[in-house]
Amino acid sequence: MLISKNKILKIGIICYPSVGGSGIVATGLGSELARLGHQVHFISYEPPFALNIGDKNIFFHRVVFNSYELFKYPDYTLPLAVKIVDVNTKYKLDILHVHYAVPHATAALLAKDISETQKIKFPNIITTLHGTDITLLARDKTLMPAIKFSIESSCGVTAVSESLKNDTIKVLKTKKDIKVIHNFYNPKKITKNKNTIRKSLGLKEDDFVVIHLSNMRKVKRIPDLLAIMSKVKSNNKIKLLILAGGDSEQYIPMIKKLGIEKQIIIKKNVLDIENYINASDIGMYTSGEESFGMGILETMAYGKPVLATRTGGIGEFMQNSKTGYLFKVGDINNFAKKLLILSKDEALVKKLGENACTIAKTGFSGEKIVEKYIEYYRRIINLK
Ligand code: GMT
Repeated sequence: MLISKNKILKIGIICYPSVGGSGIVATGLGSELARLGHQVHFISYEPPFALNIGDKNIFFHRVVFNSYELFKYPDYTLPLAVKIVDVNTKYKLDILHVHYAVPHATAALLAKDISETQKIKFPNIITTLHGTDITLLARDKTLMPAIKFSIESSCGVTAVSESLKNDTIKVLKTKKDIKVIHNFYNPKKITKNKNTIRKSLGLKEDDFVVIHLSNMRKVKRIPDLLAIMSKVKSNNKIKLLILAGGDSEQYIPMIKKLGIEKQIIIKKNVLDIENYINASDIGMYTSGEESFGMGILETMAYGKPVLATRTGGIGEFMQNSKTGYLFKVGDINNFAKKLLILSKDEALVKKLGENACTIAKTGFSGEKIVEKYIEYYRRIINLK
């Protein structure tokens, strides 16, 4: 029997709850689905940081770890699988959407097998690939077979960019049909004005503020970001504001060595990113690899142009010379040149920012992308 177009779906979502692109996308997706009337069940070890658990149609189910001395390392896959079985038995899910192949899809497949031995109907599994599960983990021989198995055994697989889809096919040598559904971001309401934020950071009204949001991992190439700032040192109005979702301490010696302490401001674990992006002039991202680049889309959504590396999926939503500028990975000289030009050209910054905002809003809004997921859910449910 085909599922009707208007049927309210019961959707299980498994994701990492921490501050990070995949968690933001999974949480945003679940929240939008709930707003549209679907019943959404999040399963994770803690509530995703951006989730409003009190919202209508949203449920959160916590995976509880055990700590038996018998096990040298704590295991997440087994308690997650058992929790999925419990949630599905109670709520009879229509679809299970897991973000990241390992261990989430692996646990979902185990939950399916357990449920089937108990004669409990199990939903079709959709796995969304976010990047590092392929570009980093799948290149590790100790994980690759588990990742390949989990992806190939899922009923549906999506990737957040064409670039990631191609990487997956290449790295895993798989023929699995992968649907590309790009990420989305719905800008939030600004609650603190530009000057309030600048004042709180010790920044002046006429400073040219460059924002960078990331988890500061190696792949983000933070040393390149700092080297660019060192090259534009002659203009002491240019400041770099880093919203760090990870270890920023490791870069302090380099900041000191380059003598750019006065140009760099680091704020850790900021939740109201909208207020900080709004208070900035442009964004800058120097990643070596990026399957999508949520920070870039977030920056664009608040009308700020971006300087970024032409890598992975970034070029699928950023347009060179229209929403900002794209450079080769490591091309710090050209980054610095363009940064100096933009710092002196308010009209150009405004025009690029407006284009960036239009593209983010029209092509990569929740409304547009969530519809694609719902269509895909119905297609996968109907496969049964
Ligand atoms: O970039 C990271 O290290 C975090 C990682 C994550 O798990 O959130 O990000 C990946 O997924 C994001 C959401 O789909 C993408 O926007 C990021 O580009 C991707 N990171 C990489 O590919 C390095």
